[in-house]
Amino acid sequence: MSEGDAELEARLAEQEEFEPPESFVEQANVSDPDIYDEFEAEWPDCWEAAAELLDWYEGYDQVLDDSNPPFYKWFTDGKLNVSHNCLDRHLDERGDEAAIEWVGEPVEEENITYTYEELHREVNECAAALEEMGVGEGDVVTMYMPMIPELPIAMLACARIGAPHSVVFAGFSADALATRMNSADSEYLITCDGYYRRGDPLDHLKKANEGLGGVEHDVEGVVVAERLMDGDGFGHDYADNQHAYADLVAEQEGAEVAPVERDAEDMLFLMYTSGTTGKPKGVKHTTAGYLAWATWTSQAVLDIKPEDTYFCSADIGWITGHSYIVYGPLSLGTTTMMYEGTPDYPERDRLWQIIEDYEATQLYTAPTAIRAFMKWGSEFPDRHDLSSLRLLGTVGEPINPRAWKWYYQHIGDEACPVVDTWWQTETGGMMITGLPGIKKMKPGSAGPPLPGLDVRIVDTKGEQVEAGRAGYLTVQKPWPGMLRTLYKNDERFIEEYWQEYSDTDSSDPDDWVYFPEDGAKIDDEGYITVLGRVDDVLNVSGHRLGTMEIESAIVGVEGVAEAAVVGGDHEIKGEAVYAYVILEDGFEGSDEMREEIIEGVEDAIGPIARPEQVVFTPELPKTRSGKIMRRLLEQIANEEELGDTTTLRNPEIVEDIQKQVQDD
Ligand code: 6R9
Repeated sequence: MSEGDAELEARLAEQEEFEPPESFVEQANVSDPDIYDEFEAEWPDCWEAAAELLDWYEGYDQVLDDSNPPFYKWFTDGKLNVSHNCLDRHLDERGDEAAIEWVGEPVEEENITYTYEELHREVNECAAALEEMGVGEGDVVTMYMPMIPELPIAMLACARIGAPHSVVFAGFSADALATRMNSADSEYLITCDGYYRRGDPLDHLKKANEGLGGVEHDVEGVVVAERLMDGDGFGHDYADNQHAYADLVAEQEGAEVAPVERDAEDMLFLMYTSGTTGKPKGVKHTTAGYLAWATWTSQAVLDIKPEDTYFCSADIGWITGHSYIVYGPLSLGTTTMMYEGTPDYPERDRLWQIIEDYEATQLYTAPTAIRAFMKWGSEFPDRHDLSSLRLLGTVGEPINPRAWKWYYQHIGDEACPVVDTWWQTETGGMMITGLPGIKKMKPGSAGPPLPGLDVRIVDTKGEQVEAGRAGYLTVQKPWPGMLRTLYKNDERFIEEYWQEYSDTDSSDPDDWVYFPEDGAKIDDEGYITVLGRVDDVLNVSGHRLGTMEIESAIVGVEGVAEAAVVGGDHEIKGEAVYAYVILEDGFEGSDEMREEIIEGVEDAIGPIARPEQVVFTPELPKTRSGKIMRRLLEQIANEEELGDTTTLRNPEIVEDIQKQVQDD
């Protein structure tokens, strides 16, 4: 590091606030600070601003119908189609411009540019193929695909014909796929033969087939996109209901499928996410509210303009990829990038190479990635010309000020605002983050809520806490992008998100408060620092994992009697899985046993849930009433000073466990 850099770093380390760069403000999509007051004064009509960004077949009657909280309806009786909004309406002006730039894993020289015209054609052919296979309006189509172009194509094709999709992250296990298909009664699956990871082919169809084996109803059709190159296939025969994607689409060459008129409140997709219980929750998003939200936030926060080349490095298998690779950017008619692979293959400059090659204008990534980049060192970004970047964003977990500043300095060259965006699968899109053309930035704080949102930090009684004090994050008024319910489970929807702070007998919307299950604090300027989950959900590399899900996977391993899973601090992942395991008599805490447990978790959920440490113990620390003291286990994982252990039924066990963690 040159002396200049060292000085700069020292200066940045002290600095707690950053003004938005002048060059950015001058051209920002939103730069009038009055928007905050205006939206507050005009709520809920302020959200017409979002609806206006969309093309409607038929206008809506009411912006918000809040007559039956918490089952809110937005843009009632409006009619529109998401695929039309993301494709058809751009054809006249932007038909020849790139819609998707796909950058494949570098196993071959094969990057693909899809212009709007081409993407439109692909989506039409895919929609026709799905219809031919029997998919009708309202049928849930599951997708189990990595970052290949057929994934967004299939999503848009489903949107075109009014079939909700349910995308299952490709890294999830066969069991996870089966659970989700069963829960959604989904009779169709789109998957692929395999894909490449760090240059090696992976057998994805094997996993998909295993998952299909666990589906309890008839599966009408399975479509297999063939990503692997000749010779890399794994030689699976296709069952009678399985078809190669390319064959189905070839039969539909040139087909055109008129987008169906969907009601504003019709379901666009389901996305399963982890909750407190072992069963994943099917978050339901609808057509108008969701698209309006994804589009408006893409424009206001990510500052997307049609001529941009916007790069979000997330996976489409998560909500971030849904809202901010596919729907928001395409709705705005911009060029959205999609990359396959990992940031460190073939080298640790993969992202910087892509940004330079494509002259990307925004980068939206996750703190876990930034921490890894920081660890690898600035020499990797330094090799590349990143001057095309205008804005940086992060999402998924809290970002510590040091990582924020590293990102700001080494990737943004102090010329790009950094938006730290807090939101959830359930919120559909961003909720808390400063508008980058207006608000100063405070590293470590996500910033103020977006205009038109009423976010408060409260104590257990629901009273607002003072500035600087930790409390619980709540959203006091509905917003268009919100989930409408948990699929076929209105009761759990209320229990999970509303019960805590609402008067559930009331039909007055003012008595209903959304609880995202995050802790937070607010400063005297209204900037919110999100402290993390307050439920039994871990955030590993920005991915939500339920401790119960992992525990039940571990208990499913032969020889395991009981398990407790907690999160421990991790330099790159943010949080890592720590598993404390009691074995049945006759089983030994051997390395083989440890391996079996790790495998058990990978099989049940996927490699992302892999325990960092498995600690065998004859007992778990329990309170006198028999509750596992998770807080204590967390402190042990983090090698922290332990709190009071005198209320334990078995205080002597603590030292044993501590020793084991330290020895490993
Ligand atoms: C978009 C997404 C949601 C949970 C959320 C919170 C954490 C997300 C954050 C953040 C602090 C941020 N989270 N963004 N915490 N600062 N900027 O990540 O959705 O996978 O559903 O996770 O992630 O704990 O409740 P999802």
